Amino acid sequence: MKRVFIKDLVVKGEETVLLKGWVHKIRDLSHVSFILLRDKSGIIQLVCTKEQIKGLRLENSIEVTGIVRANEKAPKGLEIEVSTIEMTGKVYYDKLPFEVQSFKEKASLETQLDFRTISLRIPKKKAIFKVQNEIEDAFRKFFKGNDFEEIHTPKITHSGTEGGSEMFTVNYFNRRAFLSQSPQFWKQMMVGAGFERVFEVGYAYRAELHNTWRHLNEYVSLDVEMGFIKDETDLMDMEENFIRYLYKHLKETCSDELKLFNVELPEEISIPRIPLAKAQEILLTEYNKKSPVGNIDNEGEALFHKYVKEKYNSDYVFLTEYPTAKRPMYAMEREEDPEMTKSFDLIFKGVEITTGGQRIHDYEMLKAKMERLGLKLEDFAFYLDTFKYGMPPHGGFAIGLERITMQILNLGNIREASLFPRDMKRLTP
Ligand code: AMO
Repeated sequence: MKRVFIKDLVVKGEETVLLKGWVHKIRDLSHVSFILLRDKSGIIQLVCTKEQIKGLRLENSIEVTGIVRANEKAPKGLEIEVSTIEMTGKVYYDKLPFEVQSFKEKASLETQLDFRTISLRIPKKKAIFKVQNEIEDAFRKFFKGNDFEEIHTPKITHSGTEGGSEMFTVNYFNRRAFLSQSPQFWKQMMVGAGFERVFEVGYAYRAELHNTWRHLNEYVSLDVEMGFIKDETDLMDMEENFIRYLYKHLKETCSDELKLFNVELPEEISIPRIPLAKAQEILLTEYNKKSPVGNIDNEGEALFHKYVKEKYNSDYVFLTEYPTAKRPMYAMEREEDPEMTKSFDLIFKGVEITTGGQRIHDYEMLKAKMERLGLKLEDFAFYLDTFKYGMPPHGGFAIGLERITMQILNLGNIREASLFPRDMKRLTP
């Protein structure tokens, strides 16, 4: 008999079905017993005899045969009149580390992460990754639909891309190598290699000493790079259209999951674009909030979200025109003011989820910039050489997958949006 997923169950007369899953809940009444059976697709009520549930415990895995019956009192209006139950996976615990069926957030996040195979069984925790999966799917579909190709770039590298020293070292056959901070150089090189438009879904590694609710040391970066652009506004247009597409996709594919998190996605999206200096000025005049030079801190981002929500009714805002001194060497400077770049951040509900911008594409200009910053040209020759062979104007951006998931679902901690998070303290599971 072929196994049926719970989501596909329908009443079919006296036909017997085969279900497989885990014991989610046991209710043993005087005359009858009920089990809630959970599989990857949902939960269904099993109507059993006392004999059939003997020896079963929560989270045993079982195989069940029975007949689907309509019962308007049962969850989703269906239940199974059980013929046989076979235990296929024993349990070996005195007490579950926390309840799966009636999880009340009493276990700390650290305990949930320690017992990840149990916490991911909690339907609401699992729902996070259904939404994350659909974000990835929407990302691939949208960019493929706009003539981008998916690429994979090396995660073991010999130099950093983003400046700074936040890199993990790797012993690479007795040479020092690093885990990649970003596909930055390689995605640009792929534009130069004639692919013009590329995207990547891949891990990025940051050895930054930030053990905060919004930093991971290993995160999934949704990277985009696009050739023959007019300027950075082409990139912001592309990202804004992606967000519109994403919301439509999530409404179609994740309505149950969004409901679990009480999230209602807006119908319309229009993202204001505000120069960083202007945003800093607004923070000062509206909230008496001072900002660090060339940036906005966490508190400023949250306050600015409040301002943008009230003034533009938007959860998103592009901050534009970041200073050259605060951006990596590849950022294109503005013609009218070389102290400023053609780069931007996208802030979503007060958290940065994207950095992007137009890049320098002229060989001499890039070489001069690297020399000015004191970078050793020979270390970057593999990248710089690309620019000798007709590199078109180009740019791109990267979205942090866990960050956008966290912000869509209002999770409060980025670790909730990572299956097996890596932070300063956590190297297992
Ligand atoms: P940046 O370093 O700003 O830019 O990273 C882009 C986006 O990646 C996410 N992100 C992180 N998420 C979780 N934990 C971290 N430690 C972390 N660091 C970054 C954020 C951030 O906005 N090469 C450029 C992108 C480009 O210009 O194309 C870059 O990597 O969501």
